[in-house]
Amino acid sequence: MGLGSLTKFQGDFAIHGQGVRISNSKNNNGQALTGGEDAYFVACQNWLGVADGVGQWSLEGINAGWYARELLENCEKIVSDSKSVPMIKPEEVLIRSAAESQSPGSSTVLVAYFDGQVLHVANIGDSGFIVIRNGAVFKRSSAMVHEFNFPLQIERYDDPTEFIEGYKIDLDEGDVIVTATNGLFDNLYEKEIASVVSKSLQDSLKPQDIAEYLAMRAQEVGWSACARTPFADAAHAVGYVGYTGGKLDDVTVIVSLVQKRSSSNSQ
Ligand SMILES: [Mn+2]
Repeated sequence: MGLGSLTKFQGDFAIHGQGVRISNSKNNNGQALTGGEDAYFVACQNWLGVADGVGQWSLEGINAGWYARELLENCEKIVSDSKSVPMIKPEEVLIRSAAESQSPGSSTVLVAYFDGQVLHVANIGDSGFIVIRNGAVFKRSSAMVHEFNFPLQIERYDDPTEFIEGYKIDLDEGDVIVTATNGLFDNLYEKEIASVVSKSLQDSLKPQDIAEYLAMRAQEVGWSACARTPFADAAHAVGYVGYTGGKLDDVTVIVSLVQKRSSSNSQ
């Protein structure tokens, strides 16, 4: 795979991510398990990102979503403004964006770029992605947490370099990438996500519809006091044996389908 050409796409495939965000962060009255405030972006067809602003800042009168939103707005600006010399490294975009972000706060963040063949991901914290191939989970990111319910995050003026976990995943036609904040992964098991996605594709649903369905389903489980969930499993594993149900939190989901490039979606 040579780097001699400056074309934006190196491979044969394109993705068109479609996202949705459901906000729940204002519904809880400051209870301990209140989550953060999410943000997301999809840009230039092949860039996407999610971020989750940390909730505790709201106690100091600082909106938990400000930093997360600015971080992603800057990412979007950086990739959109760099058309002549395309950016191809999400970690570089994230480092530049963090250096330019002025809002107080802290956030988890994931930035991803698809070059037409390989998905490049830079991740900090407990947002993540799942790649679904032939109806099963093919690859997934791992959550980066200090301890239960306390994800790694970056704060204003941090240099994210040493916190970033990078992924490079070779993709194929028909693969589906589900990128989301913890609001999805804490409430739905990855097998359930994979089966929803493959059933939806069989029913010819669009990525936008699938993203909306997954987010609504995660929210429903988030309200539940008795459902079995990944979040409850994790709570049990560290000794909170009485915890049952989901985790009410913001939910952000981006669904991207890997398709053959057609002349209509080349640039
Ligand atoms: Mn969250």
